Amino acid sequence: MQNATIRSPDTLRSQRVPPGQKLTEKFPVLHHGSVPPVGVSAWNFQIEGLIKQPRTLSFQEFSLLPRVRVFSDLHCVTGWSRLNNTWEGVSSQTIKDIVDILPEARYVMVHGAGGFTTNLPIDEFFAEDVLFAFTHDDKPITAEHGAPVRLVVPRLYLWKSAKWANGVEFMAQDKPGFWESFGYHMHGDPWTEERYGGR
Ligand SMILES: Nc1nc2c(c(=O)[nH]1)N[C@H]1C(S)=C(S)[C@@H](COP(=O)(O)O)O[C@H]1N2
Ligand SMILES: [Mo]
Repeated sequence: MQNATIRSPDTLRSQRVPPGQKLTEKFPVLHHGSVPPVGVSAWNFQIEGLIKQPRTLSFQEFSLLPRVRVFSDLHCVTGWSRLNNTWEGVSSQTIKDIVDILPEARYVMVHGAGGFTTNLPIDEFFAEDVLFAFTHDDKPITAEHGAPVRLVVPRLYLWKSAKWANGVEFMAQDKPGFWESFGYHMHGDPWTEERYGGR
């Protein structure tokens, strides 16, 4: 049986395209550096930082976690938006069942292969439409879009959706991730155009 699909709330807006964005039917590929190889045997997922006991999950363990389906729009800071995406994968909320997060934790740094990082407030990381996705529109995510697993954070600009995701780190204070350290906004709300600079 397929899971009921969680609708990202922004897909219920009467105007679904944020200010300064244009619609595309395509799914452009954007990232820094080269596409890492998709080997799942050496893949693991590390949960670290402000938790009682760090945990590392193998690909097998991670892929056996319960799955959710999410319907979302995507908004890239470079100006394109793509509507009606369906994702399937592990809800960010499942992490709460795997580790004990300390009360001081207020931010999350998501890690991706090759040293990529992106920072999020903890409440936004645990929003019900945030997931570590294996599939996009019912097909396995391609290598250039982040296989085997990519984070999807539908309510923030797409740079927060780390491709080749391989871990999360809980932090007391906010810290810039990769693009944020080059001047991208610390938060990245597309509806208020938090594109570059600022917190
Ligand atoms: N690991 C990793 N993830 C990343 C990036 C990156 O450089 N490395 N770039 C981000 C940026 S800036 C964008 S716009 C989106 C693009 O996702 P797409 O290639 O699937 O469209 O990936 C995000 N995730
Ligand atoms: Mo981007």
